[in-house]
Amino acid sequence: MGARVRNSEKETAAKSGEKTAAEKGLLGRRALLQKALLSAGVAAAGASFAHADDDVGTNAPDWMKTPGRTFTPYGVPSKWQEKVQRTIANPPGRPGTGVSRTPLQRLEGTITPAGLHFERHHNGVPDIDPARHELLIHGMVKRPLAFSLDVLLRYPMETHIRFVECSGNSGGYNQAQPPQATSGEINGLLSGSEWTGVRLATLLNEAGVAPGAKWVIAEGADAAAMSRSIPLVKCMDDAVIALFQNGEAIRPEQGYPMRLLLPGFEGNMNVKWIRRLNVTDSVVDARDETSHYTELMPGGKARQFMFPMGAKSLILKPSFGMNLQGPGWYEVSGLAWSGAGRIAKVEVSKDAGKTWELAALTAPVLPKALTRFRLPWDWKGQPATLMSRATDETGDVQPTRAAWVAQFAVGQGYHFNGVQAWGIEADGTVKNVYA
Ligand SMILES: Nc1nc2c(c(=O)[nH]1)N[C@H]1C(S)=C(S)[C@@H](COP(=O)(O)O)O[C@H]1N2
Ligand SMILES: [Mo]
Repeated sequence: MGARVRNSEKETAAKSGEKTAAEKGLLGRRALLQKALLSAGVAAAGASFAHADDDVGTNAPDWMKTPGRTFTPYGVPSKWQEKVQRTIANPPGRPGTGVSRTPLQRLEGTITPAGLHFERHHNGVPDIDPARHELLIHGMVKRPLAFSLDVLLRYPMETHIRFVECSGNSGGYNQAQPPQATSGEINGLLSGSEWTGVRLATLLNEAGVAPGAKWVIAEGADAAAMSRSIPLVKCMDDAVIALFQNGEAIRPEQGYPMRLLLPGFEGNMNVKWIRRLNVTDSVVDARDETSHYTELMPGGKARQFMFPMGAKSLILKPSFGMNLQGPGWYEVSGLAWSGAGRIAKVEVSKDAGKTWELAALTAPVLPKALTRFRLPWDWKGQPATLMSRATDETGDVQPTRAAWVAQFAVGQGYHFNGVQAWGIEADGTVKNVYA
């Protein structure tokens, strides 16, 4: 069934004359699956065996006749997956600035492989010698402290699955015409990881925050010295100095050897390569909270300090570039998340928002983490408009695109969380539409 929507893989396979993963599937599993589908009164997609009997006798594929290759110290993805890559966008002549986006539509589950985590750098990825890096906590504290990586590794660690989303993510939706691009190219400034590190409150308590302190100015050790004002309450709540990402040392692109992780807050505030936390009683009005990351309102005023990311969802399967292969069963699936907590529900509409159905949420549903939703769909071959709408546990509902756009000055693109729509044409083509 899944093979139908995994069209990109089919395309690659068609070009190379190879079979897709499902076509190579094990006989037993396929037969079982087919039986299950048929007994449920469902016509199985791609039900004929293309190669399952190859395993028998002299017809066996080469990889069953010779020993496989040897071990590798650090594994890499299958060569058949080489198209699953981040898409890079940076200005000419400035290789260190810009973004690379996660190919969301080519991934499953909720954890982004570290090598595909989106990147946003303001002045490149610094090559930091961990032995020479320290995190300084100073300002309105009883005793300033410096923490080396070795010292931090001796503190109690916590592990949390959290998303990071750039507040500029999906900014293309403020355009008059819907961008015809893949979901990752539009929405891929979003990734989810398992982060492990030291609770920031532990370190601040050790330094002893002075009465009257309200803000913490976080600064990175990159050539942008990126700085942001963070509310002290957030630093004392669920903020973490992250040292590990999906079980291994945090990648250079994500802040090696340490980054500030502020669960649910806009990506920019999650200062990478963190070197300094200056405890103060006022904001610093850093470049990245004045010239950037503010929102222009219809009256011409700018709104500053929009910290949490709103409730949001995306349909990834099907989505642009993954055209349907004829009528039959598909799984509509995608991701939902909220900076305020857990996702309470995701509704899916197949008729441009006239009617909505509850999608199933794949466990675990964690706070400030990506949540996978799924809904089966028997597509009869008629044009359709697919939409998804997330509601979080605080009751925050994803607004329509029109309602979102109406809040701001024309062209304001930060914190887009409007409902997105895919138009399915009778021939199965998937287009980005405003509905
Ligand atoms: N020191 C530093 N921290 C930084 C940045 C940066 O350029 N320098 N970029 C910020 C922005 S705008 C975002 S969206 C996130 C991106 O995190 P990622 O590159 O790990 O995905 O990091 C933030 N932290
Ligand atoms: Mo960002």
